[in-house]
Formats: sequence, C-alpha cells, structure tokens
Amino acid sequence: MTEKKFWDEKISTASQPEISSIQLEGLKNTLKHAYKNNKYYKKVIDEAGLNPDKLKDIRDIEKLPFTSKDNLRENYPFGLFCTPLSEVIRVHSSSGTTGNPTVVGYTSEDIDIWAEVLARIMYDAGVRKEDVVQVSHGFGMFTGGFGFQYAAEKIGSMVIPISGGNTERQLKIMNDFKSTVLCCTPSYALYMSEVAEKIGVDFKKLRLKVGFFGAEPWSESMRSEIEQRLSITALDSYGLSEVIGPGVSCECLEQNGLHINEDHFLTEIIDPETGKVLPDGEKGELVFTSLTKKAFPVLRYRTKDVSYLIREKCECGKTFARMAKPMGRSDDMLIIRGVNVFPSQIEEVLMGIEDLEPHYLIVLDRENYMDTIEVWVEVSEKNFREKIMDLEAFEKTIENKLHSAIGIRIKASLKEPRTITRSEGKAQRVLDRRKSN
Ligand code: DLL
Repeated sequence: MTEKKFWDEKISTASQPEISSIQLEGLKNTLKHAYKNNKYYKKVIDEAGLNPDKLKDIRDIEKLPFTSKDNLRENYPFGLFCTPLSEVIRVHSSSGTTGNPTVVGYTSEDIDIWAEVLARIMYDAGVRKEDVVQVSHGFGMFTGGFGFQYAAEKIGSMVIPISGGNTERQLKIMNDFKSTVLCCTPSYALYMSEVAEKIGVDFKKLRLKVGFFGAEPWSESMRSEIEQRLSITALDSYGLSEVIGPGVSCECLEQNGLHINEDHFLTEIIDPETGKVLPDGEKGELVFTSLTKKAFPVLRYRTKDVSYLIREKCECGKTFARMAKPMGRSDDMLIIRGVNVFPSQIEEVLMGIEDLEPHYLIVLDRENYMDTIEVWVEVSEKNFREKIMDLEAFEKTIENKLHSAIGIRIKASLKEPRTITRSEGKAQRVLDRRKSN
C-alpha cells in the first residue's frame, strides 16, 4: 500500500467553498454554544444583534466586537469558560508581564482536537510513526511541550518529552536515541548548535531531519542559520494558548507561508488602529475565532501578531490559506524617531553579516529626554580570538547596514562571544531601560 501524502487528504485539499461552508457551520455551533453557556458571551452576542441560527455568511462575524487580552483578564480565572468546570480536564496559562495571567481550558474532546490539528501539520511535513520526536519545548503551563507531545503520539512516533534546558543532555539524548525531529524555540535551537560546537557534537552525524520552531518571531536569515548549523529543514510553527496552543498554523515543506487549520480556526486580518478588516495580502493584526473548541472558545480574539493572508494555491497541494511568517507583535514594535521597527528587521540585517554570532539584544534607553537605541551583538569567536578586524570599524559597517535597511541610525556595540544571555524558551530580544530612568 502506498503511504498517504496527507494526514487527512479530504480536508487538506478541500475547495475554498467547501472550507467556507465548514467554517459557517462551525461558527454557528460555536456562537450557539457560547450564547447558551456563558453570560459574558450572551451579552456580547445579544448586543451585536446576531442570531446564530440565521447566520448566512462567515463575514457576519464582523458584527461581533473583538475579544482582547484585557477581556480575558477581567474574567480571570474561569469567567469565559463555556462548559461546567467538571468537564474541563486541563488548564494552561500564558504568563504576561502585568496583571492576571490568561487562563485557558480544554475538555477531553478539545485535547483531541489539539492533537489532531498539530498531528496533521507534522505528518504533512513528513513526520511518521518511525520518527523519534524530541520535544524540547517547556512542559507546564506553557502549551508548547504538551501540544507536540500529543500530536507526535497521535502519529505514533516515539516521543522524548525532554522539555527545555540541560543542553548537553539534550545533545546526548539526541545522539543516543537517534532523534529525527526537533521541536523547540528557534533561539533555543541556535543555542543547542553553539553548545554542540563547544562539546564537539557534529549535527551532520546526527539523524535530525526536520525541526518545528516557533513560539517567538524569527527571521528568514535565522532560518538559514539554523538549517545550516543543525543540518535540518526548519519549519515555522505558530500558535497561541488562547486559540489552542501550537497547531494553529505551520509551514509545509515549501517554507512559504504557514497553512492555517481553517476548519478549526477562522482568521481575519485587521487594521490595528481602526479595527477594519483588511483584504487578503494586506499586512495587519491577526484575529482568530475558534470553530470547534468547547471549554474555551474565542470569538474574534486579537492576537497583536502582525502578518498577512495568502490564498493562492500552494505547491504542496494543500488548500488551506496561509499566513505570512509573523513579523512580530504590534506591541513589540519599536517606534524610534517616528519610524516603526520590528526587532525581526534588525535580526534580518545582523544575520546577513559575516563574522557575527546570531545572538543579539536591542537596548532602549533615554538620554536628555531622547530615546536611544543600541544593538548589542556578539562578534564571532574566530574574529575575537585572532583580532582579525578593527572592531570599531566593524561597528560602523554594521551601523551603516542597519541604516540603509531600516532607515534610522542604530548604534552597534560588539560584545565578546557568549556574553549575551541565551534562552531555553522564548528569547528576550529587547531590554527597555527607559522605564527605570
Ligand atoms: O507560544 C504556543 C506555541 C508553542 C507556538 C510552541 C509554537 C510553538 P503563547 O505562550 O500563548 O503560545 O504565546 C503566543 O507567541 O501571540 C506570538 O506573539 C508568539 N508566537 C508563537 N508562535 C510564533 C511564531 C505559544 N511562529 C504568542 N512566530 C503569539 C512568531 C510566534 N511569533
């Protein structure tokens, strides 16, 4: 028997009208369920004048107001759950820096859906029963570890739930257990490659073939760096706790946009200022509505993540719409002397420069009431050791490259190798000292 190409061929190659009709059904069911079981949503749906039974078009959703992280916090911890707590078998939570964390819940069926959407993504990118999947995302309130665990188990692969940290041990296990798939943040993958180099582990001799990297923004240049250092195909995987966790969308092997699991998640792109829905191809904020979850459905949830939608057919044969690689969050966007800058744009420039290590930190400060921006970046080991280069002149070169790509002057400050803090989970790329001054 020939092996199937897609985990679920019927849905993954459905026509756009078929997908829209599945979405309309899912939207009606979700609205009815939320209306019946949650006071907050009942009020919201009544105020919008929507009758879920009479929905004719998925675009009717535009009558509903958005849900924001603040709405979730105001209803902390379980106010937006739509099933009795006795039906909830799991909670996760996303940390956040201020106020209450956001808490999300899953029924047993919701967990099955989670496993299904992520298994589909992994299988379609070539993960099979015979694979050995090393899950180096954190297990705990973060959704990364458990999500990949369930999905890989569903495929039938052998899973190593090693979680993040203890990098030398990660590499030993990767070698001894012959891991073929790696799941972690892109910054942690790079750190692994650095430790491997230090202790003499050669990725070319390991069995890794594909990596699912996500939970933080990363540039195309960072992808090339990871692919080369880990000898792996690096795929971008996206998700957020509020919507389900990892499994919302992921790249196929074409590496050209992240296919959204559209039968479970309805996606809109809005102008973050006006809230207006933007046409396909225009850049804006991603907004998701879940179509099948029961314990914690979300209606028009504003992610603050910036991307755009691509509807053209993908070479891989899947028909689900794609979202462009997320550029970053609108609230991480730096406005420097009036210019909007995403940390990922700075990363793209730095990674394109030889003799730099892919470790950097953007430092914002205030001098004489003026904002200043500086980027700390590590010089390569070889350059540092052999002092092959005039470091001051090198800093000027970096500053010029940043200026011509981004349009503003950013001070570059070279640092010794291995002096910038590494991350085993989500990397922190910006240090904002303005608040403490
Ligand atoms: O980060 C879920 C996840 C785990 C995704 C593992 C992928 C892999 P949260 O902790 O709730 O959930 O954080 C969600 O992380 O709104 C984005 O800002 C960011 N994010 C997640 N994936 C990507 C990505 C998980 N591929 C928040 N590219 C989201 C850019 C990402 N940003």
